[in-house]
Amino acid sequence: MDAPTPPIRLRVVQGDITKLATTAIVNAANSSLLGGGGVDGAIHRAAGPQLLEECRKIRARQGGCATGEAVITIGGKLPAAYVIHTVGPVWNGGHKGEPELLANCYRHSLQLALDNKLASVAFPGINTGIYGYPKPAAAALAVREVRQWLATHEWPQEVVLVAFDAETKRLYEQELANQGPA
Ligand code: AR6
Repeated sequence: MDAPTPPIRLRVVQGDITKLATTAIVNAANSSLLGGGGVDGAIHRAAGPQLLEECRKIRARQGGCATGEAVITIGGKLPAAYVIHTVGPVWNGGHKGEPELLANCYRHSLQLALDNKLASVAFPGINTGIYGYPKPAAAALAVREVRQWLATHEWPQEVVLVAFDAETKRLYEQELANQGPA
């Protein structure tokens, strides 16, 4: 008899991450943690003032969040219970350590999910908007990091890569086909 097929733990969806009811959603924040444009602005608007209040407390305690690091707060009015805020590097040509720093965003966010035993986590395309990381390279890195993590950790049980546009969805699907499912 064939061995049972393991469940798929990495999914791709297209849409607005603020609408997802995963245990946590990840925010592409900046080191001030005080909000901004893009997905950061959308998450703060949807979550309400409680989110900013929690971010201010973290800022008072540890002075914000360094590039490549991640912090966790409650989700306020979001369907997700938690928000993991991570800060990607500003793209500066690719030779200033950007890939390693972006990989750290995924690893540290996933580490928080493990520490807090969060069942499911949704990631936006961290860095691929205002911070300018090329979308194909960011998609390859995101799929690689999440696959590696899931192969060696039980938590989170499920990861969702959220594409805001059709091009990003196609890039993620292509990477999943190339690198294999997780
Ligand atoms: N749901 C899912 N994805 C989204 C949404 C949404 N509602 N809105 C935008 N995206 P960006 P960055 C996608 O610019 O490049 C902020 O000002 C978007 O299409 O939000 O990491 C922060 O405060 C893109 O693919 O984040 C920082 O200062 C991806 O989310 C800076 O921007 C990330 O785009 C961070 O820049």
